[in-house]
Amino acid sequence: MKILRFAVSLPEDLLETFDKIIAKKNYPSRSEAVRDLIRAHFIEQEWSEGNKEVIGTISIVYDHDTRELLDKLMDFQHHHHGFIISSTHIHLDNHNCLEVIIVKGKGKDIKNIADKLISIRGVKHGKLSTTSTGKELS
Ligand code: NI
Repeated sequence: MKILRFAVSLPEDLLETFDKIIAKKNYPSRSEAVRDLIRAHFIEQEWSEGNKEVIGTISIVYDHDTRELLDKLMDFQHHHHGFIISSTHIHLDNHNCLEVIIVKGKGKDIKNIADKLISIRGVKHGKLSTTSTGKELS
């Protein structure tokens, strides 16, 4: 991959703030921080367009004693098997379980799946995190 350089003009105080933030985040250089910012912006755009392919990680925490919850979660995942790449179940303590489900599909479909899964009665906490499949990133 060819790497190109370009110069950026910024107000002094904005650059000072930028340097402070990237130092806190342990970026080795301004270039690396700018590359990440640009990628993050593109990923967000892909996400908001809704039809681009994204990868999502859905984490849910629930009490496995909740009546019929395991059946509902299993039925739901089978019904949406085309989107699900992998899932991992971790027994946190005597009652609580963490399930991490990795999904792939159009942004809008992934959001819809996560919303439905997280709103199932008995799911105590749920979170969707999305990223790009990387096809359009470098
Ligand atoms: Ni469990």
